[in-house]
Amino acid sequence: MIIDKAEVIVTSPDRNFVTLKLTTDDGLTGLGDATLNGRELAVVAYLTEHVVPLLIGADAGRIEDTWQFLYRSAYWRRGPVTMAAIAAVDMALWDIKGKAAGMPVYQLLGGASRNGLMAYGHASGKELPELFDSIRSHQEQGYKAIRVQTGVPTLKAIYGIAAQGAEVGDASVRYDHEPARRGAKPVEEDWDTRAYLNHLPGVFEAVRNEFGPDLPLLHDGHHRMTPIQAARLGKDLEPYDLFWLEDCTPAENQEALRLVRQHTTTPLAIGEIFNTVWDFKDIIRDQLIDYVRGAVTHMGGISPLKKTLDYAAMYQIKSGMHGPTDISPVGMAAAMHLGLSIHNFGIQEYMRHGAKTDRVFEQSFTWTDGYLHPGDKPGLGVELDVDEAGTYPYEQAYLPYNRLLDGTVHDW
Ligand code: CS2
Ligand code: MG
Repeated sequence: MIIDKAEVIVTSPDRNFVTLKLTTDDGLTGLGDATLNGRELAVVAYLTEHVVPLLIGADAGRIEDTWQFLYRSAYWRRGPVTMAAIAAVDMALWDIKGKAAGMPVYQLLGGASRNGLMAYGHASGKELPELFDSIRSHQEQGYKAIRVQTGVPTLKAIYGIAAQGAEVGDASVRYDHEPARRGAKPVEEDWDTRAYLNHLPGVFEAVRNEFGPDLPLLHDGHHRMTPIQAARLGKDLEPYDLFWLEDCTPAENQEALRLVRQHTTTPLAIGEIFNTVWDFKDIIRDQLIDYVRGAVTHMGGISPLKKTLDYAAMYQIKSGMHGPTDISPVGMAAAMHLGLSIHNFGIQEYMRHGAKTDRVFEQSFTWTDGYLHPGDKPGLGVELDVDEAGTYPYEQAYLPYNRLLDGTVHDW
């Protein structure tokens, strides 16, 4: 099992995806997701210029050794570009190993710990009636847990709010919380934390009154609050029994969560933009969070995220792996295999990809009555149609950004 060929495939069916495809001398192929939303081509260059030449001739069976080699030999460790590139190699090697063994990757990771993965979807609405419709439509699609994002009176555009009537996968408009819009410049949005903090508890009260006490509800703060603001929000939301409050404070300051934690029993989730166990180390050890939001694609692959989650398990902290549409079907499959096998699975984020994406990536996962399963094909269970991929060339797309009312740039 010698790596013979390594190709970096960029395609933009509904949005941009970067995929690494490895082929061995005995004809096995493996896929890895290297998509870094809004900075995709930096990872393409990292892979093409610096990783692919090192892989040719290497033993495809040595997953851990290859990971350590790529991580340590670079000397300049960590960071989203490096870790997305290494993640793609790690995933592709697990895919190959599964195919060589004739087993789905979750079997190689220890076998299934459950029958399926409970997943949450994204409901949103500028006003309550639209939000309620969106929650109902998610329930009709089978979702048993729902993230709630809403408009704030006085603010024009907000992260996480669907463009009404937009189709899933339509990247020319904002749908659900789809943030990357194609174009040469990021779109500017507005933000006012005070208006948000005053508005949000009433929204959750209305949702609880409408949908009852049992539906698991989540909310994403997208790193926009200071610690004391987040503490206030966590307290104010306690009566509505959230499954989690996500990314309440900026990702760089893990210490902030200590203050939030001291004030509220609302469960906390963080980590979609973390890229190594080092970002999680202290907040896991000090039990400042309840869910690890790391993505296989951005944490360096299945191997290091499994280690991080095993460490989290020692503190009764569970997984809540990132799963927006900017994680490709390959990255999603990797998350499902990992989630199925670990004991401390919590919940999986699941947004549906668009129809074009599903044509480029042939997938074997199932979505049944609110539960995901990666399927039983050998490897990750995803194949890439290279010809179809070639019909969707890369298009520049940026995430939006925020300015406060006085014009100051703010976390979006
Ligand atoms: C979001 C992300 O899914 C989430 O929780 O915060 O979708 C995030 O906005 C995107 O991944 C950015 O690319
Ligand atoms: Mg998030």
